[in-house]
This record gives sequence, C-alpha cells and structure tokens, in this order.
Amino acid sequence: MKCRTCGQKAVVNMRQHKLALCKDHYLEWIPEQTERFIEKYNMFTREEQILVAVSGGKDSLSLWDILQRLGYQADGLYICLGIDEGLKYSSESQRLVWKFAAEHGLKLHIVDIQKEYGATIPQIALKSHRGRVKPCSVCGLVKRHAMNRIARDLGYDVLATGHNLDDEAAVLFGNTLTWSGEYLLRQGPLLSGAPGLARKVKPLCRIYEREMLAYALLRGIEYIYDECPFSIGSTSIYYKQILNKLESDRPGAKQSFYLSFLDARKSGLFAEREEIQAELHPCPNCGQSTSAPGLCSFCRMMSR
Ligand code: Q46
Ligand code: ZN
Ligand code: ZN
Repeated sequence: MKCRTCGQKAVVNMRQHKLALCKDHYLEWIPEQTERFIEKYNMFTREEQILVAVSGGKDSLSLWDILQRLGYQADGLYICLGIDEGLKYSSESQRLVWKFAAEHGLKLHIVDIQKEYGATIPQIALKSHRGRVKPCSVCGLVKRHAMNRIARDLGYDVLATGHNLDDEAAVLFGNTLTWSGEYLLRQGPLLSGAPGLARKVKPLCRIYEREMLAYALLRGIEYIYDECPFSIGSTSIYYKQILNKLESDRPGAKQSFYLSFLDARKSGLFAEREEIQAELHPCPNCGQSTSAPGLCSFCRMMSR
C-alpha cells in the first residue's frame, strides 16, 4: 500500500475514506481534517480562548496537540477524579497530562475534586447513591459542572473535548435505541452556550477512534493506555463493539450513521421538539443554567 500523496510506503490505510498515507502525510492530514471540521461547524476562531478538557487519554491529548499546532489559543483543564485504587488511574493520567503540558510549554489548570468538594468521585457515588449505582453518573455530572465553572470563572470562550466518531456514534446508538428526544436534540459537534454554561465543541467528532490512536502513536504522544476501571463492562463499550462489527462488514457505516443523523436533524427531524424544549433558568446555588426545577442536578446531588 502506497501513500496517496507521495507514493512512499503507507502506514495507515483508511478503508472508509479509500485513503492510505505515509507517516508524515498522515500527521499533516489529521490536523487538516480537524481544521475543516472546526470551520464547518463554526466551533471557534483563532481570536478565542479555548479550554481543552484533557483526561490523559489519546484523544484529548492529541486534540490539545493538534490545536496548538494549528495556532489556536488552547489551555488545558485536568480534573482529578480520585480514582486511584489498584491501577492508580487518576495519579498516572495526571502525571502524563502534566508532562505533556510541560514539554509543550502549555498552560494547564488542575481541579482536584477531593480538595474542592471534600470527597473523591467513588466516595461521592457511595454517599449520594449508597453505592447502588456505578460512579459514572456522578462522575459525568461532577465533570460537567467543574468544566463549566472553570470555563466561566476564568473567562474562556469555549470548552473543547476529545470525543471521537466512535464515541459519538455509540452515544447516538444508545439514544436511538430508546429514542431519547431530549438527548438527540442536543447531541452534536457544537452545543451553544447559555448563562453560566460554556459553548461546547467536539473537534474530533468525525475522526475514527483508530485514526486517533494512529495519530497519538505516530506523533509519539505518551498517554494513559488503561481505561478508567469503572468503564469495564459499560454499555458504551458494548455499543462500540456492535458498531465495530457493522463497520468491518461495511466500511464507512459508523460515519454515515452519525453524519446522516446530523443531516436529518438539520432538515427538521426534531423541529417540533425544539419548540417545546424546556426553558432554562439559572440554578439558585451555582448560577449554571438548568432545566431542572429549582437546584441544578449537580447541586441537588451535592446537597444529599
Ligand atoms: S472516568 Fe468517570 Fe468515565 Fe471512569 S468513572 Fe465512569 S465516567 S468510566 S469517561
Ligand atoms: Zn506520503
Ligand atoms: Zn447548581
């Protein structure tokens, strides 16, 4: 297999794009694609301040790498969840994020959940739900709240996360199985801001997971290989496996599933729902916009 651009030996072959590239041209191609999507969905400009949520995984660190190479003003935010039994998942990922920031001369903010709220994610989950649920629902809520708070308090224009196409397709698949209209309405490459809530963007949402893996490896980015221990057996991993099976039989199926959803919505699939969408109001405790009556779900959970 030869590189389409220079004819040298290709190292990555993307069947869904009918495209093979050598290392150098692949490392150029991924940032070019990302830039295209940033522009296509009007995510942000070079004048705006971007906060990138970095977990220490391949996607978020690669996103940070790409944005700074493209000349965007992107600082990092690492949220220490305190998931440290056994694998030392949080300490190790924090070390790698910190190392990446130091080596590239980038600015990194660190939020330590235990220091801020007096308990780690597993401890909050245990207290608020008496251990009946996996920490993931608590974790998602706390992360979203902390990201919004930092973005607002430090004056960032936009919050960027490293979700790739496989992540987006898996979430879409889950929401489609239950036809969760509210979620389907909000899922996409860009979610506009609201009072107390930052604009959210996913610049990698059209790039396959294996393409991001190849980028991180070829670029020599040191990232955490282990997944969070709580992700084992999760439904999202199960959905990804199903979609991977589909993709291997029909290259491009994952991409077309996601992109045709975006197109369908754009042409009015959920227009009626959009009209009856619940009004947002600021949470009386933290000021972030919420559709829940009274306190936002984060403040309600923390008060428990
Ligand atoms: S970090 Fe948090 Fe994930 Fe771990 S506890 Fe669950 S949600 S699996 S992306
Ligand atoms: Zn080449
Ligand atoms: Zn609140």
